[in-house]
Amino acid sequence: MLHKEKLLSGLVEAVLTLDEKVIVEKVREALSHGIDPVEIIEKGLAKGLKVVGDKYEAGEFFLMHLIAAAEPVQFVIREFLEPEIRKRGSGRKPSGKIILGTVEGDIHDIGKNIVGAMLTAANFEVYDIGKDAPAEKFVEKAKEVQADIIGASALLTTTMPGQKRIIEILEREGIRDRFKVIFGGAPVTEEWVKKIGADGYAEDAVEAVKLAKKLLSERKEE
Ligand code: B1M
Repeated sequence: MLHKEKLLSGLVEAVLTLDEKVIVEKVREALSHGIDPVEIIEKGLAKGLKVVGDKYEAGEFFLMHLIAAAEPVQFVIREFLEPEIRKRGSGRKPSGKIILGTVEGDIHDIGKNIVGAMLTAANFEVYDIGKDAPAEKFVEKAKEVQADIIGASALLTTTMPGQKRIIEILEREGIRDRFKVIFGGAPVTEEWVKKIGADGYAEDAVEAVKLAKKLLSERKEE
């Protein structure tokens, strides 16, 4: 049996080939060796995308490379990994409702989709309002379905203020205490989330699930 670390670093390298066939093959190989699909994403594919982003920043890669890497990664997550992750939650009663989206002006949704799949697997009822979603849409949907939590992802420093706008709308409408609010995304930090008055920050999808569970139980005690 191949060593786990080798399989995971093989996935990072596969993303850098920008070749869907290679990426599919490596994902299948990792799955057949019993590697957890979440690890395949976090320690393989997402890590590979991070390297692609670093190369873009360094001027070695261009926008076409970002697109060429993102498309096959989205494909393998959607076709092979999300179904595995979602299976884990089947059959149990939903524990809480969460609105999930990527903020206005931002079309990055790979991370948001992973967070959504993990929350679904943890028996949350996820209302995914998509990418490039105005702050008003988060609040409207939360009111409509009487959500417990609002979660927003932002991948660009220029779109992070979209998270702040969600809090501002809730405060303006006098309904801030009706929902727990959590934020994430590569440029988002604990400090930012505290500063804008949200209830929590999660660095990755595993942490997002832990945080959502914790906030849900706090909410039930309130
Ligand atoms: Co763009 N991009 N991109 N991009 N892109 C970044 C984000 C960038 C950091 C690359 C770089 O320069 N190093 C940079 C942003 C710089 C900045 O503002 N700080 C950047 C840029 C500049 C741009 C464009 C402006 C490029 C251009 O057009 N010239 C453009 C903007 C488009 C727009 O949104 N308006 C753009 C476009 C794109 C693509 C469309 C080509 C593509 C996205 C495809 C898609 O998502 N459907 C893309 C990609 C793929 C990336 C990188 C390479 C990878 C992002 C990704 O999917 N990572 C990225 C580099 C990087 O992040 N370092 C980059 C994998 C994913 C699993 O991680 O999304 O961080 P992430 O999600 C994680 C955690 O953050 C967390 O959990 C997830 C799972 O672990 N998390 C949450 C996420 N949301 C959460 C919510 C939570 C909790 C946790 O609670 C609600």
